[in-house]
Amino acid sequence: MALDQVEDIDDTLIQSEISRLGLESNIKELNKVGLTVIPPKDAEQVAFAEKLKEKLLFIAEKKLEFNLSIKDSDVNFQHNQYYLYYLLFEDKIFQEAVCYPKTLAVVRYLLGKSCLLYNCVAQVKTRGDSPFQLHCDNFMQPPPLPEYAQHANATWALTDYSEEDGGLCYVPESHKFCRQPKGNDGIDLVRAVKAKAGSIIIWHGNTWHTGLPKKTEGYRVNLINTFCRKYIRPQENYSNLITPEVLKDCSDDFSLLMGSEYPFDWKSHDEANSLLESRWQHIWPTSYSKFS
Ligand SMILES: O=C(O)CCC(=O)C(=O)O
Ligand SMILES: [Fe+2]
Repeated sequence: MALDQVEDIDDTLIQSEISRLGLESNIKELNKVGLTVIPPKDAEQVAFAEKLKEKLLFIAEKKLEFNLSIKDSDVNFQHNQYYLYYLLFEDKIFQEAVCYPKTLAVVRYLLGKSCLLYNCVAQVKTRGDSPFQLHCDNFMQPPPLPEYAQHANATWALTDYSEEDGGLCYVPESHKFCRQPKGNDGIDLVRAVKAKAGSIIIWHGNTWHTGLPKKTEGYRVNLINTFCRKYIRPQENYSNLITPEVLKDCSDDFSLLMGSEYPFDWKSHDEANSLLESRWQHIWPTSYSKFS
């Protein structure tokens, strides 16, 4: 892969992908309030979301050893929600989801083309209270956070999201606060996100958000893909499963998200020399994206 394809400076490529996919208004909204919703306007996105949901429910049922078609009031999850972790290799569809063109276009606008996949997890949520813990996704980072995004969360809402349905809420413009909320900070400013099943909700890593308690019957299901800048250590470690043989059959986009061009993390003297020589442009880019 040519180096100029992976540097953070290819603004034109990122910009042209955004116009090709008609995402300009999403970018405006993201810049203004720190979050945007990409609704399922085309049949392809609807079908993909349906397949994702079916797959997730199948995996959840296998792990839980019960049929999710039973009433949610009979289910007893801690805090009324069940997390599915480390989904990336459970099915090919999760690799397609992390490379979904609309997701990648917006995520790369926030993080540059060299960003990495941070996690691939899902939540199944039932009716009832859940802890209201407003936060931003830059975990473990001391303030002040930079104004540019270091994380971007792209969540597929696979059931309708609203206040009643226990969807997501966030504090508009909190991506400019550059810190985690403390105590009840921001609690009066939260706005519920309204999104139809099949939407992709994307937010800047600094944006304060949390899930709302679900008041309606039935499950809330999502797929969460968080991405991070290349110098951040991802939450899930994919390196054991990403061998050179596996990467050989993957798309360039997927390889990049797995850190195929990462210049550090050598395991020997010789490997250090070869990585430093071949990937020096990733360490010393001549400039950074204007979007950064
Ligand atoms: O329950 C939710 O919707 C919030 C999830 C969340 O905080 C996240 O995906 O980072
Ligand atoms: Fe979060």
